[in-house]
Amino acid sequence: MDLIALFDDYESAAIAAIEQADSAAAIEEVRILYLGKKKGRLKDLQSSLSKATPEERPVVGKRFNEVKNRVSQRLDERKVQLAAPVAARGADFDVTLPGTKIEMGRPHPITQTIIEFKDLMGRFGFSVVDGPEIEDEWHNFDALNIPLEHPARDPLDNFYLAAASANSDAKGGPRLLRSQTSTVQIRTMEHTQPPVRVVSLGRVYRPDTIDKTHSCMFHQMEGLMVGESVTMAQLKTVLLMFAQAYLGDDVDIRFRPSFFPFTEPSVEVDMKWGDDWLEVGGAGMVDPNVLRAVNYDPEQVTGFAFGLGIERFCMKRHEIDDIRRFYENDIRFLSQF
Ligand code: FA5
Repeated sequence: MDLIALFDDYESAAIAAIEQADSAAAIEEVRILYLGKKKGRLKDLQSSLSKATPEERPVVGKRFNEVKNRVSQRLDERKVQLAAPVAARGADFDVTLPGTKIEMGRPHPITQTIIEFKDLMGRFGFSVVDGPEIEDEWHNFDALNIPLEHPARDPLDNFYLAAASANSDAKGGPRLLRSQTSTVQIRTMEHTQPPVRVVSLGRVYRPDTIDKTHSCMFHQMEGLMVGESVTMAQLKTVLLMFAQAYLGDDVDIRFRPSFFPFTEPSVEVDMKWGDDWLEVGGAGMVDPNVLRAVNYDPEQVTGFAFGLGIERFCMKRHEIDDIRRFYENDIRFLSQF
């Protein structure tokens, strides 16, 4: 029996089968047939080695090993090739085949609104600043003139952190998730000399009962302008220009007297679009105590501040009836923006 011829036949048949295999499952079948340890054809060849004469053995044994290694190596290469993405396989990828549409993602509607707000306020000369979402009591309350006994500080109305870093010995006092972006007013003024003209947009957290218009996590845009003779008239003009730029020229705004410890006088800001008035935020002239807390001189500078609910604007523009839709992650809703 010509063992060398047998090995040659085995090699060419195995290599042909490997080349023809066009999937991971097919290549596995080829492996079992040609290299399988139990019933593979290689096993038969190995048994035939015993038929070689002692003189033939070194040559036949060498050829057997060569064939075995070549087939195993080619099989491994083909496996890797088949596992690669179609585009990477080169010759067997037909570039003339019609393509399929790739679904593109897009920013969340709230993110889109934030991007647009930053752009609009940028055009009015406000630069964008950021602040941390985990805050200390100094920035969330004390520096904002919110006294210790004020109900807004009630632990049940805030998300205080229980971690070791939240203990009252830490600089700035216990830590909590910020309940308003007004914290960034303080952080900005601590590091900047007047004049100041900034906006800050981001998440805030309150354990409010969740309903159509309230969420326990929502977004606010804080605005702050401080300088020589900044007035309430400028505040109203900026807010009106902003509301009209975002929602259209037929929008009107009104101020209702209110109270915030960090502004004096304070107002609620309502917006009229269509027939209804809708409360969108709070505003006022920065309280002299706040200016003093950041080492500004209230005799030298005045300022206005406002805080608007971002969801409310987005809901109004797109006629969204329930704030919860923003956070349900339903692609049928999100893909409409
Ligand atoms: C404040 O948060 C003040 N920091 C605003 C401010 C800034 C006043 C600067 C003066 C100077 P208020 O709690 O009213 O105010 O919230 C402002 C707006 O956030 C609301 O008008 C509303 O649009 C939005 N908002 C408040 N609570 C929620 C909530 N749970 N879910 C969604 N939006 C909310």
